[in-house]
Amino acid sequence: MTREEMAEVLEEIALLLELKGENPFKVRAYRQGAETVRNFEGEIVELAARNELEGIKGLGEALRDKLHELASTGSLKFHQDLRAEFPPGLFELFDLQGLGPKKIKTLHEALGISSVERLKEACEHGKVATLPGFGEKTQAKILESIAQHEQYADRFLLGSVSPLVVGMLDTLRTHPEISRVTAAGSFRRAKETVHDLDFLVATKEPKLVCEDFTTLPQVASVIACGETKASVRLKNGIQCDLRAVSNAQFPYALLYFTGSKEHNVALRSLALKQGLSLNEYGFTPSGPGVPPVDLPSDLHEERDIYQFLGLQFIEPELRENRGEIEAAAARELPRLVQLDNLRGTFHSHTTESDGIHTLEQMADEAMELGMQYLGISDHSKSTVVANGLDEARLTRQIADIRALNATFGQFRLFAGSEVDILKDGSLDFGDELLSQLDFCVASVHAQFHLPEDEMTRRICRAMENEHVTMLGHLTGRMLLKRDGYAVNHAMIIDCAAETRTIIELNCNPRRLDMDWRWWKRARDKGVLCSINPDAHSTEGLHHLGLGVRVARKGWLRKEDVLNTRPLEEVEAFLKTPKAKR
Ligand code: DGT
Ligand code: CA
Ligand code: CA
Ligand code: ZN
Repeated sequence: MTREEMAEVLEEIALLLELKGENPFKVRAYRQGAETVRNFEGEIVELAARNELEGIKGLGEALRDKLHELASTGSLKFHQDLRAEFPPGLFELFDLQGLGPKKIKTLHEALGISSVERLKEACEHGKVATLPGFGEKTQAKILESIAQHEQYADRFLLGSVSPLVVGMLDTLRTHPEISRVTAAGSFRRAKETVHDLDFLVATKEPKLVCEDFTTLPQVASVIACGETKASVRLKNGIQCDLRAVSNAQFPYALLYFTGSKEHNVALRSLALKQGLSLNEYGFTPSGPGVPPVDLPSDLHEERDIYQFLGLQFIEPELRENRGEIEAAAARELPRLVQLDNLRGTFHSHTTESDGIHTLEQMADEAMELGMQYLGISDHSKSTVVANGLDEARLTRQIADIRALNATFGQFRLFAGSEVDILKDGSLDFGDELLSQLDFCVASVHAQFHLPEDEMTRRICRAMENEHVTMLGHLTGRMLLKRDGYAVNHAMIIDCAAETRTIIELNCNPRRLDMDWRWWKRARDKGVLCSINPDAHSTEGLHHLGLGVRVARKGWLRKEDVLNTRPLEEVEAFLKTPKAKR
């Protein structure tokens, strides 16, 4: 159980009580409890598990008991019972953008709506528009959110399935009849979202392994279980396929099931030109009229297949048929950046704005992770909801950071700001204050709905400021929740190259922004990347590994990433005037 999961349970209870028409004070207590859990300084989950929550402001006795049950057993009976009072489809409505508890309550009471499907019908028949407080405009908006929801409903975040996959692989590896096991498919290629998971094992006992796979603790239900394959649905709702093959077939099957389909198609046509047909079981001579070819006999790894076809090994992240096969043939594939190349990072928040850990705690965790430096960039004053810092508070924070630095040995905190890019492209702070910072991330946090050319000009204007070191989350997208704002990537990349502004690769699992599809172009124009966690807690710093996978997918090398450089080099870089970097 994580802090966020605990907070979400309380929030859902508040929502359900509200739907039931319970006393508003009770509802508010749960909602405030969720906030308290989120913002508490200290290990609240552990405290709850040990039943040591007494004395914490905002948590009454009833709430403390519930948190204790939740943290120590992983679930809460009160919550489960409450949930059972509602039709399961209702919970889907919570995921729709712009549909708060009040509206859900009205829809439920007036029209008996308790699923997205029924809501869609009602909108299409114009019934929703006639409800008090709704109207035509709201009805159209709801239909829009439903369309978006349908588009997102069958995909999962790479970042949220990763721990699950790691856990399953660990268990499968201990199976006595499994000699090799890997996750293939879009997960292995590090796509930002995945539809389903594909596992591959090498075994002499395929049927037994398939059966055992269906009994893994992560499994909720079995879809199919056969001689060499199985399909299950996991508890989080994702489908998960297993293929069991022989050790000899394993490299071919791994190549095939890693994909992408487009990569496979291109690879197969390359093989055909060499007189071979390639499929998931191996090579075969490609048919009548084709001169005989010696089949590879000593082939154990995927690497050997590429080599046999005259290609460099192609890392899974690159397998999207976007030029990787041609580059592998010319022996021009990049050497991709790795997690252990990182020496530090930028863009993290503290309790001073909307983070949940202090400067000291963030610094400790960064040191624990082996980093030489960490850039602090709390929000600026215009982002009021995130408790953005005004000039006086930022000035004080700069002094705090300088004082803390004097207590560290080799480690360094860099004083920065995630400064808002205002509507016209000017910044939330003046140059005088910005010039005192070690670095500055500029981001858009409001007025998302500008026309594309205006938004592009707005961002470019911010990048022209000599104090803006890097651009934060370029599109503001929230994967599987909302699309990014309209921007012209190509123009922003050109402007970044011209102004020597770094573009951030934001590692938040919902962002992974700038998108991987644009990084090769940026790199080729000489734009530097910074792999930034956008951490709002010490846990957030652990997302760097996810960001590195996406950077690899964008063809980035170690030298393309600022934070692979050691402390002294980064310090010198930040002191150099922007135009000369
Ligand atoms: P996903 O699950 O939609 O996120 O993406 P993938 O790439 O994991 O797709 P999936 O699970 O349907 O299939 C896994 C891999 O199997 C895919 O990347 C390539 C291979 N594959 C599946 N169907 C075909 C096909 O019709 N032709 C070829 N060449 N390969 C296929
Ligand atoms: Ca898949
Ligand atoms: Ca699949
Ligand atoms: Zn931001």
